[in-house]
Amino acid sequence: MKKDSKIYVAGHRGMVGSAIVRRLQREECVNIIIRTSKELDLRNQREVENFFQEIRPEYVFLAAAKVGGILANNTYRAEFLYDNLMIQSNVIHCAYKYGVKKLLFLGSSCIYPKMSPQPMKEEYLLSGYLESTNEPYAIAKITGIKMCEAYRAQYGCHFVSAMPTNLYGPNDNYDLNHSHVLPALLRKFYEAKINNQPNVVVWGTGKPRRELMHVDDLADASLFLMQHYDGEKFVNMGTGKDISIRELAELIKKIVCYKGELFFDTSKPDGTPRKLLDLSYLYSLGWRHKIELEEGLIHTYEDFLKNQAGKYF
Ligand code: GFB
Repeated sequence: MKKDSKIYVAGHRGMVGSAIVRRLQREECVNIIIRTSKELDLRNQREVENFFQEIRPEYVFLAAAKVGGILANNTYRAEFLYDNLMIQSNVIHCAYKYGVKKLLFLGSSCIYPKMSPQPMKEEYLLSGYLESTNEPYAIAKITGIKMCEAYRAQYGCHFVSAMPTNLYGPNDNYDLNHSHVLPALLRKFYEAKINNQPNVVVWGTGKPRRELMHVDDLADASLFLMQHYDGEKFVNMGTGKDISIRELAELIKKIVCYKGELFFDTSKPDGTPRKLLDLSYLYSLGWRHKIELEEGLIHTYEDFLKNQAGKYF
C-alpha cells in the first residue's frame, strides 16, 4: 500500500473507522475514500456495485457494521443479523468483482463459543455454542470470516480477517441503552458525580471479565496487517489482559473521582463470563499493543468531557 493508493475506509464515522482514518492520515495517505451511510447504504447491493464500479478502490478497510453492547445485541437481533450480513456480503463480493488488491475484514471476539477455554485461540472457532445475547451478530461475523476464506480459496482474493476484543476510545457510542460497558460506565459515573447521585447502577453481577483494547491500538494493528500479512487464517487482536466488570467500575469510579456507591443490577444479563484472546499468532507476526487500560481510560474520559458530555445536557 502506497501513500497515494486508493484506500476505502467503510464505516469511517464509527469509533473504529475514524481511528483507522486517523492512523492512515498519520501515514500521510492522500487518497482516503469515505462515504456516509446516507451517501452509500452498504446494505443496498446496487448502490455498493455502483460505488465500486465508479471508484475502483485498491485497498478496503471493512469497519462498517451495526454494533452495540449486550442489550442492543439482544434487543435488535434481526437488525444485527441482516445489516451486518448485507454490509459485509456486498462489500466483500464487490471487492472481488472490481479487483480490490487487499481487503481487511473486522469482526469481534464474540465469535467464539460462550464457554471456550481461555485464552481463546483462533482454532476454537465453531467448537461450541455461542453466547445467546449476541448470537446474531456473532453468526454474521463468522460468515464474514468464512466469506473472506472462500473468496481467497476460489478466486485468489487477498482478503484478510481480524478479530478484535472489546474496544474503547474516542468517538465511542455513549447511548446508555446501546453502548458497550466502558463508555456506559464513564457516562454513568460522570452524571452521578455532577448530579450528586448516591450510587451508580452496574449491570449484572460484576463477575464477568473483559479484555479492553484502545481503538488507536486496533487501528495501528489493522494497518500493520494490511501492510504485512496476507494469510488465510484470521488474527485475534487484543491486549492479552482482562479485568472484571467490578474492577473496571472501581477503576472508572477512581478516574472520574466519584464518591458514591456501586449497585449491581442482577436483572441485567452478564453475557459471556470471559473472552480473553490468545494473541500468540499476532505476536508471531510482530505486533503488540502500546496503550495500557488506565492510560487509555484517562485519555478516553478527557475526550468524553471535551466532545460528548455536552450532548447529554
Ligand atoms: O460491553 P457489553 O455491553 O458487551 O457488556 P459484551 C459487558 C459486560 O458489562 C456485561 C456489563 O456483563 C454487562 O452486563 N455491564 C455492566 C454493562 N454495566 C453495563 C452498562 O451500563 N452497559 C453495558 N453495555 N454493559 C458485546 C457483544 O458483548 O461485545 C457485541 O454483545 C460485541 O456483539 C462486543 O461482540 C465486543 O462484551 O458482553
